[in-house]
Amino acid sequence: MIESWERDGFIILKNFFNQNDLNLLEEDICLTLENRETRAGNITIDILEGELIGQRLKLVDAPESAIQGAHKVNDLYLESKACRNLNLNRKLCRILETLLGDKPLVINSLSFKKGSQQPHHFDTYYMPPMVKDMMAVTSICLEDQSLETGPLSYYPESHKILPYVFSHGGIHAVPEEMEQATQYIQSELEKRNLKPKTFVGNAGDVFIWHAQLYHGGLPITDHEKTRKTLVTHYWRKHDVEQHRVATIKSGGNYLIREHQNT
Ligand SMILES: O=C(O)CCC(=O)C(=O)O
Repeated sequence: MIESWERDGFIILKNFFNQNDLNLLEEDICLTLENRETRAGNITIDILEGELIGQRLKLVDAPESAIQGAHKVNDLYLESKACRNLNLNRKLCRILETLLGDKPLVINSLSFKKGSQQPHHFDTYYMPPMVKDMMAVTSICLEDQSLETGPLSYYPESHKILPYVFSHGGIHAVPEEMEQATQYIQSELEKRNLKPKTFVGNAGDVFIWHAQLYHGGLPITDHEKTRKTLVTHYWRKHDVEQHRVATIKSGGNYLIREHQNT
């Protein structure tokens, strides 16, 4: 596993979760969306289609049309035990610990019903880890996927490309400089002859990608179809101040933080 992580920048765990594990999260998401007044707390959602596209709203304020359409729920892990039980599953944590060399710490989660259609990017553009490369990301398939649902696209071995350094000297994205960053990455992909692959998973599969794996969501070609997914970003437990770490019953850890601003 470590060999393919280092060589390819990702690993795939087939059939990792059973349907019962997935149903517990599915039920919790449904209850949260249906009872927003009492259960949503300060959760925010990003709207992915329709007239509010591109906006970030508090879930409690989101109109029904936004809930029914494509959106991402941000940081459900801060509110939902079912979410934490899944992304901090004991066996999954052991694998992440092997990959990261320390206990994993959930720092962010995204749950979506329809494909994200997000252009290719590095997650370090948005949440660079405290220690270089020490972030892993799990994408848990909550249902069977097909090509029409806009599946995950990724470039194996792209994690070996030296990150683009923005004008502040770091790898955190500066929106005005994204064109140069993308040009740099494209030229590196060509130089190394790296080609994109598509992951079409089944319910219970987990795709784990490296902090520096170049990836995104393909366009959805059948808008009737869903691709229910839970994506979680992990840093290492001991890379943050310990008073910000919460621990669940089974021993998994997550970062205590505020919800995203709208
Ligand atoms: O599965 C996808 O559509 C990609 C999601 C993604 O790129 C991300 O969460 O960083």
